[in-house]
Amino acid sequence: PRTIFSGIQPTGIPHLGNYLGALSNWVKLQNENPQDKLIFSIVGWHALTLPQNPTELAASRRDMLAVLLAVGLDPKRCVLFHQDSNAMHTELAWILSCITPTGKLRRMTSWKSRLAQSRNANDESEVDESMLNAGLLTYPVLQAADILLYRATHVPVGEDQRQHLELSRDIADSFNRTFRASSRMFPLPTALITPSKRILSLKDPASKMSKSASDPASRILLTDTANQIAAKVRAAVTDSITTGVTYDPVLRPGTSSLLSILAACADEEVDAVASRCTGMSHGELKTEVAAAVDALIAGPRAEFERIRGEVGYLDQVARKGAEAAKELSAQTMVQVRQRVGLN
Ligand code: AQP
Repeated sequence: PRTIFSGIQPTGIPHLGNYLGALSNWVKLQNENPQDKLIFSIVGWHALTLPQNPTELAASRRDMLAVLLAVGLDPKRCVLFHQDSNAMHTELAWILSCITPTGKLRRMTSWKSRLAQSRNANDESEVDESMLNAGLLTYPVLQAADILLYRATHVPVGEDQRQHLELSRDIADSFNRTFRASSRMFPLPTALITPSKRILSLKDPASKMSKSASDPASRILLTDTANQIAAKVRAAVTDSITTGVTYDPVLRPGTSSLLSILAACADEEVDAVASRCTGMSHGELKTEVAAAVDALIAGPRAEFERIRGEVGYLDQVARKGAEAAKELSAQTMVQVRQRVGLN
């Protein structure tokens, strides 16, 4: 049987991309594979790699648990927990960081793009990493610890996380070789890549929809009302290259992104959706997209509003999740400490 681990940062209410690219897939795994062990975490320590407003972070942390329940994850079937309520994540991350060469971390594209951003900001030709916090460099090791602590065999992630998962495999292998014993400590985790459900920003189809992008109109939140969805979709970037609607991500990125959203919401192939929409104006396409998005999120949205108020229930789910997570990871840590000589 597989042990599946995945995480989401409490950096705000999830958007359509998080839902289609990650959360709906977690629910599918839960409903389709009764024999798998499922562990889903709200990874608060990862959120700290970027500056957060503490009051907002505390609210997002609570809301994210309500969202996971609202989209259909069942705490009786999965371990749902806050990473920051199990300190063994940081203990293992420290041990793993001591067998991880910094060169490997500097090769991560996530780090390289941070470096590139800081260079642009200062308008200097020299790359200067001295002001970037150490967490931005080392968080892939914390990610490895998140996964290995539960000896997860499979990790559902988006394409953008493939490199970090490779690093987790490297680190697991490195630990297994360095601290040999009669049995292998960690299985090498395999990526379950979510099939191309990458949802793009409504304002800039060159980048993905993101919780932290500055323009709130660039993303549709799981809590948006039908009117808010319609307004955001109406204001989405399109083009006027030709009349009508065609799928051409290179020449018509905005229009194509709307078609992708429509296809993802309806769980159809984008080509089929595109040929159905050929005769439409952009206005008609947008009306259809807004309706499809609203139909998709209406259920989770209503559930979220209901569950968010059930503070006692949420606390109970968080407490039970933390207990289960700690019980599983304590078994791993007894062996890890023994192997490194710190038991
Ligand atoms: N636009 C997207 N399309 C499809 N999938 C997406 N994911 C994120 N954006 C899209 C997937 O959502 C999961 C959780 O993401 P995360 O919270 O760990 O942070 P992220 O990947 O950095 O996503 P965000 O929403 O852009 O958050 P911020 O702005 O806080 O960094 C992941 O599985 C991710 O692939």
